[in-house]
Amino acid sequence: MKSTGGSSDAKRRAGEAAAEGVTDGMVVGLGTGSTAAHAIRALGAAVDDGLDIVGVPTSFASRELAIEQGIPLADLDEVDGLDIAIDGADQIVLESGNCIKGGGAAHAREKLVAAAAEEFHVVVDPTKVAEQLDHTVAVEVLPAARTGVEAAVEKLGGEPSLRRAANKDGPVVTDNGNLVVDADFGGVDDPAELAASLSAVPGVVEHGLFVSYASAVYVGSEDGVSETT
Ligand code: ABF
Repeated sequence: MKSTGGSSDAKRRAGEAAAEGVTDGMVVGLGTGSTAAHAIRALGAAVDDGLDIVGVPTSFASRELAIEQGIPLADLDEVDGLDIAIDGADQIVLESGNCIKGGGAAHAREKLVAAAAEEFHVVVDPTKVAEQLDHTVAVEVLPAARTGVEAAVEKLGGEPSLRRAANKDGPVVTDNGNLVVDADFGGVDDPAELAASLSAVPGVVEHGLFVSYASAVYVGSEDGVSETT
């Protein structure tokens, strides 16, 4: 999976520490991105050693990795809730656990899985930790709604830009067949208010502001992991 920067050792420590909290019988949300991938690999190794879990992937990429790792899988609509979901973030405020996700364009399914989980554990390296959220907010939109959503983002004080595929002329298309508008709001003073405003825009499938979802945050570093609950 594509890495978004930060040391891979720090990401690995965070992912592995979160995976250690998974026990027999759990239904586990499998996040997207390079940090969550470390958790999936650690869970795969534990399954090899006899851990009995069912994974619910959040993206095509996490599903592929989980299959490669031999983790038994189910779709979200096949399980009666999840015990835990482990996923990365683009930026997080430790005090509140509020975070911005969607750098991997998988945030719609990531949010569905997080919302269905009793616990949502976020795994990051120190470059993701901030005092205030100011990362661009990924907004997944129905293709026909793109211009309307861009106008609505501007009304909310943001600067929208269509996410384009790296080295290609076309746009990024999500696993759900939609487009992504990245919205730059600068510092977000009230994440809950912005989250509600974005959700209310017609044509918005899901946005990457995760407000009050995280129950634990694992920050890996060069020499260890800190856990905030
Ligand atoms: C997913 O992957 C996203 O929601 C987030 O955008 C990204 C983080 O990637 P990485 O762990 O590679 O930095 O979790």
